[in-house]
Amino acid sequence: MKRIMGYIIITLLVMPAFLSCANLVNDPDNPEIEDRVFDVKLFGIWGFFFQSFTKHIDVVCAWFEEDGENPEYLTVFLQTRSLVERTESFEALYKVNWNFNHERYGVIVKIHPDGIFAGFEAYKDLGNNQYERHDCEGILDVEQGLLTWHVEKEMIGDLGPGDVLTTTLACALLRPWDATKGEGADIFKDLTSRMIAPPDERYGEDYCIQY
Ligand SMILES: [Ca+2]
Ligand SMILES: [Ca+2]
Repeated sequence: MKRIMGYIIITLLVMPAFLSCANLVNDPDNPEIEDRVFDVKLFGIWGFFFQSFTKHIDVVCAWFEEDGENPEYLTVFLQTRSLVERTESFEALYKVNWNFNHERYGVIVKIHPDGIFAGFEAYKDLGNNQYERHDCEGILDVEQGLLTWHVEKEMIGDLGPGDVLTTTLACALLRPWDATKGEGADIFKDLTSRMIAPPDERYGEDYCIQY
């Protein structure tokens, strides 16, 4: 019972703070995307018993930052409960994505048993499982459980001041992968979007580009 109460308190602490875009401060205390913890699902079904070994795909929050000194970059952060440098066997996939100008953009990284696979990337979703991909700088901070993508705005719709990123969401998942067959079906998954929720609570907050 004590443990359940603990999880309820943690859940309350990470519930979305509905701040207006103009008031947002770019820092981890005001993330655009917030998620429950201990909510990883196996084939869409939640189970308490596997939360302890799926903490590296348990999304806590994600947010965007800009730096006036380097206005040509957008930095995207994804905080998990824990990260690993190498997975045991599955592919771990992490992404944050959003809509801009009627197109879907995002950032992605995959971790395999031998480490980061194919690097950090930014993408534009072209539909039918096709993507325009761009390499970008990234950081895998195992100690903090934090992933960082440093993306040139030019690659993600040539963003400028006043542009707004909408329907923001983050996702982490585990799936089988092998060099010949490629990736298998998503087995364990954590999504931040909630389809069974009022429309304004389904996705994270919008992010307004400052520079
Ligand atoms: Ca989560
Ligand atoms: Ca979730």
